[in-house]
Amino acid sequence: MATPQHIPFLEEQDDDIYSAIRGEEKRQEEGLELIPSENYVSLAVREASGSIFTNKYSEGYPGKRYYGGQEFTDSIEDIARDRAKEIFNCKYANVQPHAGANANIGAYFALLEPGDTVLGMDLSHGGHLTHGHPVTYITKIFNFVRYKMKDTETGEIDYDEMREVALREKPKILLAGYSAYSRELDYKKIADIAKEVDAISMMDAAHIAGLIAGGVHANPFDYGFDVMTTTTHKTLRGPRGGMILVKSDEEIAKKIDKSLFPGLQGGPLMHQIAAKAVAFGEVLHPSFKEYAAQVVKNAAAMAEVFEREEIRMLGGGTSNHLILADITSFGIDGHTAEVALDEVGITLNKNMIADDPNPPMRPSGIRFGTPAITTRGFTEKECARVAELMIEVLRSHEDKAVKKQVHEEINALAARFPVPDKHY
Ligand code: DSN
Repeated sequence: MATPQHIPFLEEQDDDIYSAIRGEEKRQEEGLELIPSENYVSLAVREASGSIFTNKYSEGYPGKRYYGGQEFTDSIEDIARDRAKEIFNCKYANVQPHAGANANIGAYFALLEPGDTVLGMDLSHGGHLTHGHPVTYITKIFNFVRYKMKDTETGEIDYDEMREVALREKPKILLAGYSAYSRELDYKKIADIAKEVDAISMMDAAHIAGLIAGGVHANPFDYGFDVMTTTTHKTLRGPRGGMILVKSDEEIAKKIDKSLFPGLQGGPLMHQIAAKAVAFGEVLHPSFKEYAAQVVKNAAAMAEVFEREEIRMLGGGTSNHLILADITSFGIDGHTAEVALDEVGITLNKNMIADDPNPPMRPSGIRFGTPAITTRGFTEKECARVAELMIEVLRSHEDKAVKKQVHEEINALAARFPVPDKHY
């Protein structure tokens, strides 16, 4: 079991929050986390995140702050930026975005004028809210147009359509990246289309940043991309937060810094920046490469079981850390599946599938992945077994005896693979 957090002052002062933390520790330890955007940070990352830097205001950037007392904040922000640049092989990094959404919105405000167009992946084909979902405020300011998969059974993107739309709509940003797509992209094709229409190529790598960092997925910067945004808490296994990277263009980097502060955010969360620096240090350790490779192997092992059982997966399987399965063949929707699996200690999320006829709260799919269970030490064998157990529950979601038996096996599996304190 992971070392319980040392929180004697909370225990004495605030029973409600103390109990919730203890409850969450138990939930995370005893269940299996399959939400593909979640992970377990090391205790070193948590120590930095819970550190005294939470007391400090540091508007501005290292060497150019609006408040005094920045000797140590400058040092941690410089370390975080340098490590990020080394990991992703680029010239500029801004580690201040409070979240992935802020990173994307900060990049839009830096690179676009109101009314400008962004060409990005259709939401139900795997894109993200911040890629221009009509419920977001950014759609009141910028114009978002879409490309899709050509074939939902292979996941192949329709690059011809992407080029046609790009030539017609003249986007200022050609946006790649996704939060529910299981295949790799052809970065060269995308960067070439962007160049042809004089757009900035931008990759939202929030989900796969760790796979890029670990060398199991290509780095978009190696294929001509200009900008990359990411979260730091998914496959990258750091604290919650965001980051914007710029390959080499100083003007773009300057605009992005100004856009984040003072344009969009106030004081940076220096405790999170300290934790980002620690996490990036872990990513630079050779063991991270093994972790990233195992994440992908584990997801493939789960997909193999789904394929064997003839359960439809969008994209026909996976090349990354996640699987999006259409579970309507079980006669249930994604919500029912999510609840049934939660009851046996497996946490994942319901998800829309491409051109889903069902509504978002009752979609046709479930999305799950392997970043967190791989951190616990799961290999292909355990992952395949988890996939089998999931299918058993989906087939018998109303059978209490089956669910009880599966729950016991899940708890036993979790106990064999405790959440680690350290990552190397
Ligand atoms: N909420 C994140 C995810 O689960 O993919 C994206 O914002």
